[in-house]
Amino acid sequence: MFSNLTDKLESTFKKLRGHGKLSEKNIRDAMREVRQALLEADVNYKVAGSFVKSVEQKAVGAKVLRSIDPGQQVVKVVYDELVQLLGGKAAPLAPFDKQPVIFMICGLQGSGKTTLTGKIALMAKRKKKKPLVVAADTQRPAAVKQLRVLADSISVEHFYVDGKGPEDICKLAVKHAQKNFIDVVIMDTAGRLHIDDELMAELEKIRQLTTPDEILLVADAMTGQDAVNVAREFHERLEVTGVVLSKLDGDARGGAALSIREVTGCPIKLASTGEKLGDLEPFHPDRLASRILGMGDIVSLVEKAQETVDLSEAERLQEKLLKSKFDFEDFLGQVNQLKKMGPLESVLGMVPGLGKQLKGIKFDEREIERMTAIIKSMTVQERRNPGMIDGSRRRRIAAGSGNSVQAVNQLLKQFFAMQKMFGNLGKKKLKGLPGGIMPF
Ligand SMILES: Nc1nc2c(ncn2[C@@H]2O[C@H](COP(=O)(O)OP(=O)(O)O)[C@@H](O)[C@H]2O)c(=O)[nH]1
Ligand SMILES: [Mg+2]
Repeated sequence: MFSNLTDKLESTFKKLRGHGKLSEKNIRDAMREVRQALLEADVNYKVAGSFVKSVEQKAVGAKVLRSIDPGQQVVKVVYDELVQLLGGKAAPLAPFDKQPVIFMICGLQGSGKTTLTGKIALMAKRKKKKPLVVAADTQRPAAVKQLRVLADSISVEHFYVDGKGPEDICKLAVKHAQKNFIDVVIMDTAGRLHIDDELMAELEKIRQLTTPDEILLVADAMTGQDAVNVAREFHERLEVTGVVLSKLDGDARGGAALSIREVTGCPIKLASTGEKLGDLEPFHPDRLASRILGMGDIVSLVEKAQETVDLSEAERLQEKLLKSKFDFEDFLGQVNQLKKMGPLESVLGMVPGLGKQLKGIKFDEREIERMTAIIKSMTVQERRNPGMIDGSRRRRIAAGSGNSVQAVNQLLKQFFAMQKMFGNLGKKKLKGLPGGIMPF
């Protein structure tokens, strides 16, 4: 995510760091580069301009603390401004504290509305609430079906009345919810390729009939400034209560994320980071800012790890990892943990310092499956002492797992390299790395 922008900012700040003293000119030059980087990331030009101006003022005016590298102080000013630009504090969703809480999901066609509807339903379910998804996109029969399939996949009730229009369906859905002790109603509305009046009128009507607690606009982060303009228009007509940035897992340049709050004044509440229904996160301005600056996002990593990893087990693994005692038995456990956490790249990209090293490496899930097969063909003894796996053992393992000897060699080579890398890191700095994260 936003890797180009991150690279540009990193190289700009590198030039600033290590200076004993910074002149105003140093700062101005750096800010020119920052502005350029923002524009290249498709940030709204007004937003980029005022951002840089504000940073410049603060950086030039800042008392230079003797104990800190002035370049790092500028980085901190940029970080703080980024956090502000993204909305300052996290904006929470309406709590699920009445029966029913009503969510209206809107946005252009293809932005990710139906997917988000399913994601919020799953979120509600995980909080032990009873959700109801409502098919209010009746224009395309396929849309109704798509939502039904999603709902079925997570065993959530789906509401649709054949032959009725979206306004009636939503009204009936709320009635149904009131009668049936539903906690959260999520209405998946129709989209268009472009904003048009008819659609807006329909959405206004639904809003009026159901008085939603949240009107969430889904903005496709991949579409840059278009997403920002769309958000502004929806907000003007509907008074959207929150923006959801979707497809943040793709190679969005960052323009939408960085401009949308400032341009619309509407808080970003959620980040959608994949096609799977579990890929939804609360939006945290500070975390995204630190990720954009390439500082890594240790906070979400820890949280994510905590959700899925048994902590005492994680600590034990971290210990082993850093002492180079990590073995193939642990590896198998790790693969299973990682599968629960989501795509490897997204998890590993959050580890400070690792994001860079992993750049360009693609984690192929099939490759992982293959490694797993090879490890499963090892004896327990071999898994615990990979050093003992000699030539004849390699041949046996290869045959047993249906792989070539080269594949086995390759895995062992990677394994030892990794062990070494972590051994070194363990001696140095990665003490804070949450255990249970396997950098393969
Ligand atoms: N990679 C990625 N794909 C997404 C995300 N959200 C939705 N999609 C995909 O985008 C496409 C359109 O999503 P859909 O929910 O049908 O959009 P709608 O037309 O607004 O209802 C589908 O293929 C989804 O799987 C996301 O956060 N990341
Ligand atoms: Mg849809």
